[in-house]
Amino acid sequence: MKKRIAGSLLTTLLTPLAAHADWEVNMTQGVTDLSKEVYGLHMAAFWICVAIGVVVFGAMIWSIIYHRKDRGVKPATFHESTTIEILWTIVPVIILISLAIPAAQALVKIEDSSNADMTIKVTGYQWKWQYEYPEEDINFFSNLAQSSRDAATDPTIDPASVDNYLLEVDNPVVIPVGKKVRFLFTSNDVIHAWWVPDLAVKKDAIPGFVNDMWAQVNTPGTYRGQCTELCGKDHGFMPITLIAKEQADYDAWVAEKQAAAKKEKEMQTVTMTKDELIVRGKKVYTTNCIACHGATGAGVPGVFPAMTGSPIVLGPVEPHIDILLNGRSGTAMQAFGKQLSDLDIAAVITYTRNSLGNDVGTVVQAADVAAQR
Ligand code: HEC
Ligand SMILES: [Cu+2]
Repeated sequence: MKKRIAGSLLTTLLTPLAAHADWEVNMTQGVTDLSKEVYGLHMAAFWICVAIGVVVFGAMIWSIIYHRKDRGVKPATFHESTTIEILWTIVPVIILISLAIPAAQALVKIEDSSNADMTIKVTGYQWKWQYEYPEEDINFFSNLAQSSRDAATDPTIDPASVDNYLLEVDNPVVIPVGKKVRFLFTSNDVIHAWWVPDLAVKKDAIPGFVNDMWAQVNTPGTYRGQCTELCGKDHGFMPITLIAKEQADYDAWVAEKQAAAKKEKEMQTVTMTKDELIVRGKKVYTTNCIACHGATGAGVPGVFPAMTGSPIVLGPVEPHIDILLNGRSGTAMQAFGKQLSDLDIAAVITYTRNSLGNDVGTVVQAADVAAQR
């Protein structure tokens, strides 16, 4: 009986440990040869530190126990010992050099993005990432997933119930496995940083500069990361989701993206009804505007103006189209001309004019936006 109680007690105590078996305390090994090499360096440095700790604390503890005064031990009285001084100089130098050589070799490999099989240009925006594949003519924005956005703004949703909370996006960046992919990093506004730990890639995205780095992923899978440069209010809301696919699946994805872009282009010339524009505009607004202007259009007083009752939204159409196409320089109101299509701009304008507490009645078509570009 006692044994059984003890047994069940032990199980009860250990269950939480089992449940948290995926707790990672150590650095990740990652999924590229380079990330494994970085991990190896990290572990080598770690074990050297452990060994030094054992030697230093071992000697200290041993001395404290066996050379105490109350054991009658007389302290040595010597000053200066050339042998010891040479030793405590040479030993650390050897340790440092033995760490520096493999570290420098790894650094050279990390920096060498030559002979890449393909290139992806990554641009940071407040607060999303843009991915461009110049060879494939693919270009899209990657925003925080709606499920995470809802959980972050709606107090009735428990973030713990959302899969990959704040680590999921609407359009993941996709790469083929087994290919050397070169990433070029820059930014449209402030400094961001693109970090995917499994790839051992972490690089600043700086306005006016282009940084580069590369990765070759060998196992298909989904790898997640975040912006790691404090870049404003929603810095924690611009995650990275990268999917590595087998070549055939990657090719299918490329074809799908290109077809969608073609279809989108055709849409630019159609005239839509007010209701159609509002439905589309609501989506555009939720993805691109609520971070600053709020889900209800109330904005953030003193920082981001409200859409409800805004003189621009209620006033003539031209300045409204203009602020969306060109932004307001020197403010967080970015130019959406390059980010959104004519149709999306027309839709979001029609939406803000006829929703969020406004009822102007104006309908703006893609052609109106195109005329003002
Ligand atoms: C990163 C924050 C941010 C985002 C995202 C953003 N805006 Fe703005 N917006 C601002 C700021 C700041 C201003 C005020 C600019 C100024 O000082 O003139 C502004 C001004 C405006 C105005 C003029 C309001 C007025 O009364 O002066 C409109 C209209 C507007 N934004 C629409 C949008 C739409 C539509 C989107 C989404 C496509 C959007 N904004 C996304 C920050 C943002
Ligand atoms: Cu950022």
